[in-house]
Parts: sequence; structure tokens; C-alpha cells
Amino acid sequence: MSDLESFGDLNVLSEDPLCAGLFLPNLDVPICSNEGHFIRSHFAAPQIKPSDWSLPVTGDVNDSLNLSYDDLLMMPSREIVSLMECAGNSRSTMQPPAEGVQWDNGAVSVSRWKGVSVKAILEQAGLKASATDVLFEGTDSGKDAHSGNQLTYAMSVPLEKLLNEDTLLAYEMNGETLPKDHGFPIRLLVPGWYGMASVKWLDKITVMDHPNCGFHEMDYRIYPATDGKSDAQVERVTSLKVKSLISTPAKGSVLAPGSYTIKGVAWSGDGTITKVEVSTDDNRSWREAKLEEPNGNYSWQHFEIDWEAKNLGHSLIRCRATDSAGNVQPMLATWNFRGYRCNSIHSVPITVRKA
Ligand SMILES: Nc1nc2c(c(=O)[nH]1)N[C@H]1C(S)=C(S)[C@@H](COP(=O)(O)O)O[C@H]1N2
Ligand SMILES: [Mo]
Repeated sequence: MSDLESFGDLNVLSEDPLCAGLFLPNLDVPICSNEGHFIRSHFAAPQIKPSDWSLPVTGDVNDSLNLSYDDLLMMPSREIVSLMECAGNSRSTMQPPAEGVQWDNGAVSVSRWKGVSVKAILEQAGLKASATDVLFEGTDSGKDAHSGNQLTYAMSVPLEKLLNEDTLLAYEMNGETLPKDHGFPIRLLVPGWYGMASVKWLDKITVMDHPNCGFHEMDYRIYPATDGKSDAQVERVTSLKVKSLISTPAKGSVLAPGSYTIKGVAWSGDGTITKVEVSTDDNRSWREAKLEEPNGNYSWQHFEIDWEAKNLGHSLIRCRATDSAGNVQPMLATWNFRGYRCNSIHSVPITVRKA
């Protein structure tokens, strides 16, 4: 059981399993603290002693490995600043409602991760020509709420993504040993993809000659609405969609007329952010915000813009990001059965009222 006392910086949506998101003003940092990183666990966090733990690497390899915690710590390391976003983030804004943890917008964070490139481990084991995908299994397990079946958290990732040196077996988060709720002793970190692929509490690695199609690979898919008209295909949830969030002002703020700075963050899995626009007049006009330079390939970029609040009454503040591949956030993301990849334009209702 986690000690909820230590999650004061987070908005706890579920205690068992633990699901906790950020309060949006806490997006105004280059890198989150470990206590301030969102948590999304499907089952109870396992308690693992590194001395009793090892990581077998088997399957379509020339030499199977069995790595100890110390083996990993002694290998050449790599550090990556990477954003992680849960595929279900912002689900509660989907229309009509979609089933799952009702995240508002807080299931997103940035950390500095340190670990060993998965590529180095696969090279050490030696991939057979037949290898196409790698299955990462966690130590955590429990019952699926619908079927009652016993499941272990597991996810396969195509080799192409793993041969990028930035995909890590991580053992440190922001200069500290990986915390229990974030996957101690070792987790996978797949930068640029939604969080479901970054398997925590790694138990074993199996190189395969096809993608695994277990519960979690099948669950993290876009099942479009079946209205007979849609020709949308079922596809896997992988790369992060272009998205932005307003951190300040907070939803529901009551402001006196005057000068304010609207702030927020933007990110994309398909490149860097090239533009963030802000509308304060219910989508009639948009102004370009001042945008921070990218911090590496996988972090968020902060933006801000000055705003003179003079019209009394209610208004919606919105932000809209564009990435270097030309993707722009939609007003409303396309609905899908599980409510994944929701990157609808963030709208923050506020009131301007004389003090
Ligand atoms: N073993 C295991 N790995 C897991 C999960 C899990 O429940 N068990 N949740 C996944 C999901 S859906 C997300 S969004 C991220 C969340 O990582 P965090 O809790 O460190 O933020 O972990 C992923 N890895
Ligand atoms: Mo997630």
C-alpha cells in the first residue's frame, strides 16, 4: 500500500490501484519533482529487493542473459529528459464520456531519466534475424475488472523503437533511485510514446518474431465509433499527439480586471512545437504566444502571453499547439471507445469581476 501522505503534490483519483495526476499550476517547471510526477498503476506496486531480483533476456537471441541490478548499474549509462503522458489523459473531457480512469488533464509529467540503452542490451544478447518485437513484462499482476482473469502488466514494443538509443532501462529518476511507485528497481522508458509502453517493475524481457497480442497490447488501441460511416481503422496507441495545456490561470478563477500572464506547456511525439496560439474571446481570434526553445527531443516547451482582462463576465481561455510536422490540435479529438489520445484544445473557464 502506498503512503498517500507523501502524495500531497498530486490529485489522487484512485487509491487502489494508485492513479494520481498533477494540479495544473505544477506544470510551470522545467522538470517535475519525483513526488510531483503523475502515477498510473494498474495493480498494486510490488515490493522488490534488488538482491533477490534479476532480469532474464531470452527468446530470439544468440545468447540469453540474466542481468543483475549491479550489472545494469555498471553498464554505460545515458540520461534523457522525457515527458510521459498517460494515453488516457484528459479522458474526462471526451464527448460522449469514455470508459476508464476519469483523468482530467494531470496525467503528464517530465523527468530526467537515467539508465542503460535497451539497444546495448539487445546487442549484448545478439538479435537473431527473426527478431521483430520485444515483450517487456512487469512483476505486478491482478485481476482484470471485466473478465476476472489474472493478468500481469506486459507490453511489446517493435524493435525499431528499441534500436533508438534513447529507449532506456531506467534506474534513476531526477538523480534519485527510481521510486517504488515509478517502477523500482528497473523500468522501461520509451520516450515520445504514451506511458503505457514504459513498463514498470521489469521482470523479464523476451525477444519475439511477432508483436505480442496480450491483454494490454489489445487494450491500448484506438477502437473507433462503429457508426457504419467511419472508415477509421483499429490502430495501436504509440506516439504522443500534439497537445498543450494552460497552467495559469486555473479553471474557475475569478479575476479582477487588469493585466495577467497566461502560461502553459506544449509537446508532441512527432517533433518539436513550432507555435502555440491563445484565444481569450471564445475562439474568435488567436494570438501567438511566446514559446520556449525545446529542451532535447522529448520534453515539453513552456509558453506565455500577456492578457488584458477587461471584458466583465465569463470567458473561455484556449490554447492550440502546432508541431514541426505540421500537426495542429483539433477543437475536439475524435472519440474512441477507450478515450485514448485525447488532445482536444484545452479550454479554461474564468470569470472577470470587479473586486
Ligand atoms: N508494470 C507496469 N508498468 C506500467 C503500468 C502498470 O500498471 N504496470 N502502467 C503504465 C501506464 S498506463 C502509464 S501511463 C505509465 C505511468 O508511469 P508512472 O506511474 O511512473 O507515471 O506506466 C506504465 N507502465
Ligand atoms: Mo497510461
